[in-house]
Amino acid sequence: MTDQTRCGYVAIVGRPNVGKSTLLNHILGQKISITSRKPQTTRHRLLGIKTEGDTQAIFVDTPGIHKGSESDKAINRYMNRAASSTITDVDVVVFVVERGIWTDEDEWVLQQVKRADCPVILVINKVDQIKDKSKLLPFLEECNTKMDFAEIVPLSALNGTNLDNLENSINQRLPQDIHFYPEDQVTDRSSRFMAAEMVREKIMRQLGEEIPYAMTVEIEDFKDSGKSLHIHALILVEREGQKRIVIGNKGSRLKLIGQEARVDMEKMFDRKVMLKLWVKVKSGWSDDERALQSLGYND
Ligand code: GDP
Ligand code: K
Ligand code: MG
Repeated sequence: MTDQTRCGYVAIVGRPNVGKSTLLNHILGQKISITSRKPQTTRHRLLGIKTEGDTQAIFVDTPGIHKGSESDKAINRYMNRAASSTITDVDVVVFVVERGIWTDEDEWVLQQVKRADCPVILVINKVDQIKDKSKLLPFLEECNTKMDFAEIVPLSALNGTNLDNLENSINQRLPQDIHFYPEDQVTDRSSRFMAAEMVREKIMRQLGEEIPYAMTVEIEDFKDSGKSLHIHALILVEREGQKRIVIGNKGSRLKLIGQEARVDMEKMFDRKVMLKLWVKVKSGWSDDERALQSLGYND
């Protein structure tokens, strides 16, 4: 370890859909966290590790912190726990909001963020959506009154604008420490977990409103023959009707989900993938703490 060696944890927090996972993937240059237009796409706390020269930043992607009528469900309690406990445990907090809007939910996240005793960087995401950049100024001023942010960085997670600024701002605030992970490691999650998430993303992206919240994916088999991977995934839904929707007419939707997931898997694992999908009804799992634990929602 030299004087320059730095390593630390960076929490990415914010209400659902502001672009936290998109931001993480772009910083890492690799898709490790699934994204979609739907809130609650990210269900698990997940680490994304970036080592560049002397600096290792360990990002913690969190499920969006949300309050609301659904918060009595076990899966929502789990997701809130994962997000709030992270805030007090890191070296830098990156708080993400969207250009031009400061909602009640942002306000609620702000209250959690104020508990952090480390620098908080505010990211104003999706600036690609404003044509006239001067329109951003009043919002910047509003943000400035919320708390004493270490820095405010407007950027676009989607096309990468101003990401360098954010990364510099984070890196200079990381403590001097040895690197906790090997430099080629990108995440703390297993290949099985990644495979399940890739299938879940395709379902989240393709299906209507009711399906995603009531659906999860389990990897039943994951075999590596050296040249190729053989993966069997089980899609769990809550009702018979949902099963029909996921399968689609003559299996057409399930086929599409499988094709798209396989493309992502081959990119991630860098080899040929044989993927088999099944759909099964398992009612009530999202409101049952024990069922959640048996599905790996236990940190
Ligand atoms: P999360 O719930 O905060 O993790 O949000 P996601 O990363 O899943 O993104 C939610 C949606 O916002 C997705 O449809 C993204 O493509 C979109 N999105 C994220 N960042 C940007 C951005 O910088 N610009 C635009 N236009 N869309 C974005
Ligand atoms: K999302
Ligand atoms: Mg996310």
